[in-house]
Amino acid sequence: MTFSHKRSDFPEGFKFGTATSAYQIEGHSFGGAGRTHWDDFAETPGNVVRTENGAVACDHYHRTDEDLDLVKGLGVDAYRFSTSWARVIPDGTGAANPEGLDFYDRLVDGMLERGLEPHATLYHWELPSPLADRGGWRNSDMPKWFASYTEVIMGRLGDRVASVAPINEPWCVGWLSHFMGIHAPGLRDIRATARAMHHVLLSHGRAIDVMRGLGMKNLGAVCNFEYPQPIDSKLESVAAAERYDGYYNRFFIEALFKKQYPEVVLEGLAPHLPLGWETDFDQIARPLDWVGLNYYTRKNIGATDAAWPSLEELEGPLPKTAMDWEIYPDGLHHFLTRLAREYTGDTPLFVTENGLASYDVAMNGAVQDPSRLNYLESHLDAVKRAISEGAPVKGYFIWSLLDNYEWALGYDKRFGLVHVDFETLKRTPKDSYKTLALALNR
Ligand code: IFM
Repeated sequence: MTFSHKRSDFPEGFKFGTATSAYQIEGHSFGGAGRTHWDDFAETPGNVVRTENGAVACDHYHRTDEDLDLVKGLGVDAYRFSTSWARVIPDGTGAANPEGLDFYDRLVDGMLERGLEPHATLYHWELPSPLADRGGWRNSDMPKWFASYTEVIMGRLGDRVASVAPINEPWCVGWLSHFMGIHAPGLRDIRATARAMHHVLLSHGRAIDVMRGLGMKNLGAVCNFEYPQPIDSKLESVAAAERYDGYYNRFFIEALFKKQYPEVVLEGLAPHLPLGWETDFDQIARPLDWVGLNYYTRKNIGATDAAWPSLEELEGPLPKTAMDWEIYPDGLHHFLTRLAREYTGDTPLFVTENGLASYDVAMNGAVQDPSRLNYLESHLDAVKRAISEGAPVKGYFIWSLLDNYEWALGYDKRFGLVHVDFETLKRTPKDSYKTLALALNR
């Protein structure tokens, strides 16, 4: 397989990396981790394919060295990982789990020993169940609890991590989980959504304060973006796509950089936001050192007569990944240039997630996954184009190192550069891994 990019095509110092998250790979039944709302959600029939959960996942907890060797072998500079709140503080508040802290210590030291930069995320969705019992992200005490968790975990790792983002993909934590009901806690409730979205942002700001207080540098935010394509040129379709853009793409970044929520979103959410939300933006919009974009696809949007946001996602014409997501690299170029132009200015941008799920099969010790390489190649083209137009893009992380637990879709959707056999847990580097390793060394 060929791959046209090489490291030397990118600006000096451009970082290549790969990414994972705690619950998706670690094995949450090990090492004294507490129960999470994903365990509860998965145990409820109908929520997750085959009611699969992250109890074992890739068993990364016990195979840390093997997995870090794989990161190293790929030839990347950096590894983006997350720490699990429920592993660090099993009840969400109160006593820390020494085994959990030791595990993350070993993980970070393992990266440093291999010359890999550790890029941490504090929350990639495994909320401790006792906090879910208290309303989870709906509860206005969440920022306080999240700040305490930040203090504990970064009190331990903060001297050795290269960067930290508090919360991965706030849209998923807020909208996907509380409005669409697709992720834990599986609510479909507009009031819960508005509160969760606001409390996520406040928690982000409180965590940044805690880490600045610890003397830490290189703190950022990671948001996800999807290109909203109106299904046709009718005014109502264009307006529907703008509403989608508002709550998906603008809500969080606008709060972080402009201290406001978009009008098109307030039309629906304002009555449900917590009292006094208008005065919270100073706490939310703490200065950031970088911004991360997770980008995968576009959505084709049409208007409906249903209640706000009065829109629907429709099937589009482009080739699709195994997630049924259209492949649309121009969207990545759009967001990198748009963010720099409208929100973040000179603040360094990183593509913190990009990749695809494909139907990969391991045969005779090899896995052919040409679609992955094509996808990465076309998206790296988009990154290069954005850089040539002046966007300050400083790095690119591939999702994901390993096939892993794809949330409500269980273990079927394979995003890894490395194949995992979920019966034996054997790792097999895919052809994309091998080709990239060559390209990154050129
Ligand atoms: O697997 C997820 C990850 O947890 C967050 N970003 C998108 C990925 C693919 O769906």
